[in-house]
Amino acid sequence: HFEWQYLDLMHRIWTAGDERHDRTGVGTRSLFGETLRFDLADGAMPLITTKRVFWKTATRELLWFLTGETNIRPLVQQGVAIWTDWPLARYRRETAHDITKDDFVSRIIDDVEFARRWGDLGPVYGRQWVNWPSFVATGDGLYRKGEGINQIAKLVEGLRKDPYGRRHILEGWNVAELDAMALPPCHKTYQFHVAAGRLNSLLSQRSCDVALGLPFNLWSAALLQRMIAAQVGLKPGIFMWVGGDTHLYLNHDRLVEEQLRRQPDGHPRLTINSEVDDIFAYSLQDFTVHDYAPQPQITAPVAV
Ligand code: UFP
Repeated sequence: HFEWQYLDLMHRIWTAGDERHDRTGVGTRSLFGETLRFDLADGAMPLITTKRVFWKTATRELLWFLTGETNIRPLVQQGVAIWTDWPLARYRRETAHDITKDDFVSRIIDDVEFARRWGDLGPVYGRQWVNWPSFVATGDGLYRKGEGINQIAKLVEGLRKDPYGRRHILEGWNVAELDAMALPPCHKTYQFHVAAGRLNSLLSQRSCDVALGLPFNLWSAALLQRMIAAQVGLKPGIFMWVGGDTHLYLNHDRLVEEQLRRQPDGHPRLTINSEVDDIFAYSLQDFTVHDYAPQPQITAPVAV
């Protein structure tokens, strides 16, 4: 079963990972340079079955990236709270108001001006993926601001025109803008490759919370691969995941112990509405998951 790779990784980190202090102050066990490999043939998806993964939430996030938006407002309007902690922490820090998360979310939804002032995450994924800022040499040693670069549109076009190209890259790591981002990209580089009518992809993730982040990241990366494959008329191929600092937080002990007692079950598949002919035109209703009967959710605190 595809999922043993995930559970094995979890087990190895928990038993053999290097224990260290980390940025969040929680502490982790960590391994470096880990790989996972999934075959997406016949609609198969790396959707974890040993606990419920909220794939619709992850899908809403991916669709939000594709709009180029970096404000949390459209997410919280859909009930997606995964990015709320960062703007909330900034608001509390800069205003010294002791607002609750619920009140903060309500204000983001109800007050456009408030959302504009406090809801933005800086130039995170959406900005870099579809509107990477560019500067154009003017010939006299100076540069002027050029039009933003839509990496997603270029990727689709490039795969159509030159499938065997070796430059099919989607990059989130804009060195010049890292300091302005709420969180520098974790799933930072995607590369695509065509062989035998199938679209393969390789995701390089610099930092990975294996318990809470990775199930989401695997789903989203495979979904992006499926969407691109659909747009360029290829079958889905291999999805290869490479993790840099691949870790478990020490306060995820209850989750890890519970999940490692469970057995994977079932082979979830995804079908995508084939009538959508534009990578930017998908909506949640275009995705249907079959054969997903996960075991119960296991909650654990997110390290911010
Ligand atoms: N993290 C993920 N996946 C993501 C995401 C964050 O695993 O998609 F946005 C985790 C990794 C790490 C933390 O535990 O969030 C980011 O912290 P740092 O920037 O210090 O690596």
